[in-house]
Amino acid sequence: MPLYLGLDSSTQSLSAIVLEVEGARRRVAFESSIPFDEAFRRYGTSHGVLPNRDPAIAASPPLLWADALDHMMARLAGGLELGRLAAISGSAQQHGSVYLNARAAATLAALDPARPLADQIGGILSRPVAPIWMDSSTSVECAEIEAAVGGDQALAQHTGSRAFERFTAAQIRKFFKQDPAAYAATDRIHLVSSFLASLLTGRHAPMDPGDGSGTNLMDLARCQWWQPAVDSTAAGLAGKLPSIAPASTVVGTLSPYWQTRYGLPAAKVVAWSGDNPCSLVGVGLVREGGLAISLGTSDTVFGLMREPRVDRTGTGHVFGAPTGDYMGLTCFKNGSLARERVRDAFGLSWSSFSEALRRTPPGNRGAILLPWFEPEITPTVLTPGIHRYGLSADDADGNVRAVIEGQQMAMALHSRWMQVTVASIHATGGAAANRDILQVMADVFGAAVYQLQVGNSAALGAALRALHGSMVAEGRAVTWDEVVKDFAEPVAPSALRPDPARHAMYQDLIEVYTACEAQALGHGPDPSPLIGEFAASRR
Ligand code: ADP
Ligand code: XUL
Repeated sequence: MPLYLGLDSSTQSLSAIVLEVEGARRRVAFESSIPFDEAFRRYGTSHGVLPNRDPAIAASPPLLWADALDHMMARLAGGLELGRLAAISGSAQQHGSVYLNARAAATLAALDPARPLADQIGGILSRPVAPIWMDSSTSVECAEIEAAVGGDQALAQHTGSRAFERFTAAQIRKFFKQDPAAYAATDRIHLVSSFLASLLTGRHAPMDPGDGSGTNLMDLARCQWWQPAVDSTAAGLAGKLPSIAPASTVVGTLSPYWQTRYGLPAAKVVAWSGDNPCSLVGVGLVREGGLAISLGTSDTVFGLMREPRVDRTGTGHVFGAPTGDYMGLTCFKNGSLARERVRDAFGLSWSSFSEALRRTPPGNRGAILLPWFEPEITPTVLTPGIHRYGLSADDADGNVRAVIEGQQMAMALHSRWMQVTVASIHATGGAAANRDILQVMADVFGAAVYQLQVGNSAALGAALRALHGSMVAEGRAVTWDEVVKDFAEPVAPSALRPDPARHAMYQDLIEVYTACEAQALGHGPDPSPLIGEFAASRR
C-alpha cells in the first residue's frame, strides 16, 4: 500500500505523519515529532526562536530547520518501509523568509549523501537568520509599503491583508534598507515552506498561493506577484521571488541526496504550504460554513471562504486555501506561550491549571486579563504589557480563568469580520487536548467544539495534500471530501456542548472585555463601572 508523508515545520518542532492509503483502506501508519530546543541545543533557540533583547525582533536559524528535516528523514527511514513512499508534502510556519545566494541552485543539486545536510548549506545563505511570524519590528516599513501602493485598503483588496509587521514584504524591506549588500547578494527569497521543499527536491521550489498570500506581495485573485507591492518593497525584488504554483502541483521528486542517504524512492514532492492552510484541510474544513480554532504556539481562528471577503477593519487576513478557494484567518501571538506564562507563574502543571479552571466561576466576577506578554498581533500591540481589570496579580485561580476567558473572547470578537454563523468549531493545536479550555471556547462562542482524531492537523493536512497532489498528477479524479474522509473527522461523541446560560453571560462579558481592550489600547474610558455592573448583575 502506498504511503504519503506530511511534515510540519512549526515554530517549536518538526512533526511527521505518514498515511497508508489504498481505496477504502486508510490509516495513520506513523507519527513523530522533534522539539527544536531540546534536540538541537547548539542553535541556542528558546521555543524555536533566537533570543533577542528587543522583544519586537524574532528570528530563527534556517539551518536548524534543515537539520531537523535530516533527522526526521533518518527517523522515518528507521521506522517504516519507505520504499512504498509515493508522495511528500509539507506545512511550515507562515510568513518567515529564507535568503539564499546564487550558489544555492548548484549546491542543492549536488549535495553529498554521506554528509549531514546542515553542514553543506551554510554557504548558500545570504542572511544567516530568518525573520519569523513573531517579529513585530517593521511598522515603519508597513507604513512605507501601504503609502506606496495607495493605502491600506488598496493593499488589502489586492493581497488579502493590509500591511502586517510579520508579513514577508515588510521583513524584506527592512532587510533591504538595513543590509543592502546582503540584500544584493540574495538571489532567491523563500518562505519557510518553499525553502524546505527546495531542500527535498534539490532545486528551487515554487510557493503555493496559500503561503504566497502571507507575503503582502501576491495578487489574491490572480495568484501572481502583484507588481505595485513588489516594486514598493525593495529594488530588484521581482527577480528574487520564486514562482507561484497551485497547491496541488508536484514540484519535483526527492533528490538523489535523500534517495542515497536514506534509501528512499524518487517520491513526488507536492508544493508545501503554510501551517494554517494545511490545517484547514487537516481539520476537514473543505466546505464553507464551519470554523476552526488552532491553539498552537499562535492561536488562530479560520474558516474556508468561497469568495474572498477581505476584512475592511484591517484585523484579519484572506489567504488562498489548498482547495483553490480562500480562507479567512485572524491570528493571535499570545497563544500557548501566554498560557504557559500564567501556568508557570503559579507553579502549575496542565492538570492543576485545568483544576483551577474547574473550580472558578465562569465569568470570573467580571475580571479581565489582557495577556500581552509579547507584542500582540490582534489587536496590534507593539509594546508588551499585561493588563488586569478587577483581578489581583497573585490570585492563581483567577488569573488562570482570566487568561483563558480573555483569549476566547478576543477570538470571538476579532473573528466577527468573517461573518460566519458559528454552529460548530473544530479545535486543533497542542492546547486542544485540554477539554477544560475547550469548554470555555464552547460557552464563549455558543457552539459545539469538536476535537479531532489526529491532533496535529497541520502535518495531517500536509499528508492529505500529498495524497491529493499525487492523485491529481496521476490523472485520477478525486474530491476533497474523499481526500479528508476518515482522517480529518471530528470526534462527535466527545463534543463539548455550550451551556446556554453561560453563553448568554459571555455575551454580556464580551462587552466588558471590549471596553477593557479599548482602554488598554488608549482609546477608551476606565471600564471599572462596567465591571462593577457586570459583577452586580451576577450576584
Ligand atoms: P505549534 O504551533 O508550534 O505546532 P503545537 O500545536 O504543537 O504548537 O502546540 C504546542 C503547545 O501546546 C505547547 O506550547 C503547550 O503550551 C500546549 N499544550 C500542550 N498540552 C497542553 C495542555 N494539556 N493544556 C494546554 N496547553 C497544552
Ligand atoms: C498566521 C501566523 C501564525 C504562523 C505560525 O498568520 O502568523 O499562525 O503561521 O504558526
